[in-house]
Amino acid sequence: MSLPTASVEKSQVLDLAFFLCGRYRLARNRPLVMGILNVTPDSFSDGGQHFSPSAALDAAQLMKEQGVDILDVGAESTRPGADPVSEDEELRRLIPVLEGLQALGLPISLDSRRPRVVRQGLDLGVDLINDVTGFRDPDMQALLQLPQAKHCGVCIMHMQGEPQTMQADPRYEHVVEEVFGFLTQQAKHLLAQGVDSERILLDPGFGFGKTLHHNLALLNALDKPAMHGHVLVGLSRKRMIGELTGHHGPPAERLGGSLAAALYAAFYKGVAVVRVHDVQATVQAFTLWNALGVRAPAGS
Ligand code: HH2
Repeated sequence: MSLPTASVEKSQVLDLAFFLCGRYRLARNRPLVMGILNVTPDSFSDGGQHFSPSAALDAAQLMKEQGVDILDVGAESTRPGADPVSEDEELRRLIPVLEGLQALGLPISLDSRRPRVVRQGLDLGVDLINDVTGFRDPDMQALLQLPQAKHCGVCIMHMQGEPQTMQADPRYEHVVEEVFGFLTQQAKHLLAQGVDSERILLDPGFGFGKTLHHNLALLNALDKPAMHGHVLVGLSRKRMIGELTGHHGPPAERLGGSLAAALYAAFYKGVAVVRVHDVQATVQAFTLWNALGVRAPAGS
């Protein structure tokens, strides 16, 4: 892979020791835990649990006490088959929660693919934009030029197709090359627009237009590519864990598999951030491995 820009060369010298996101500078001396806060009635594993603003803020406070590093707030389910929600509805769900979260003293990530929603989120002080469409929309890219986005983190995720139909028949010639190629290309666009690689998270998008075979190929390749940013993975409670374990019960019963997947990604593959539903259990598992002297590779 060629070295395209000065920013990439600079990031390689810096070795990405910090993830910069908004008001925060997070050291990469241990894997970071991103806690999921779904303000939705229909998310695949926790829909409805935090749908009222007060329930969402209580859950955020609890995750803080459990040692979460970043909170990822979303108001639209992107599970396979999910119906899109309108921008107005997404904002109605989000605004009181984002307002309430400002006082928490934690980096706040906004999981949205809509520029108008993200714009409002930036005005309310979000520190990280998590775009499951990978900043393909030029309006989404343009937001990064706003003064309020000057320091925010960005998560570029890969998805094939749209949530409603993405699992119908996902196909790739070479899944690893195609997915990492897309992430690299999008990161280069953002680098060229002045976003530092220390602010970029790259996410293969497990389960987003991918079969079990595709997901496993990507998981195994996480430490391979010279990526232009940190790597984030979202494996928590996902269908692939049910498929691999043969446990076809409710997603919330996939804790054991989710912990194993998080430990593997963080300690074998060196990913920077794991996005999880079960914060307390994940923090505890990471802390134990650290205490036992297991060290993550200097990683992606
Ligand atoms: N997965 C989901 C949603 N957002 N963002 C990133 N960057 N990576 C992911 O893997 C990812 C994501 C789906 O999980 P969840 O939010 O729990 O479910 P739902 O979309 O049904 O709300």
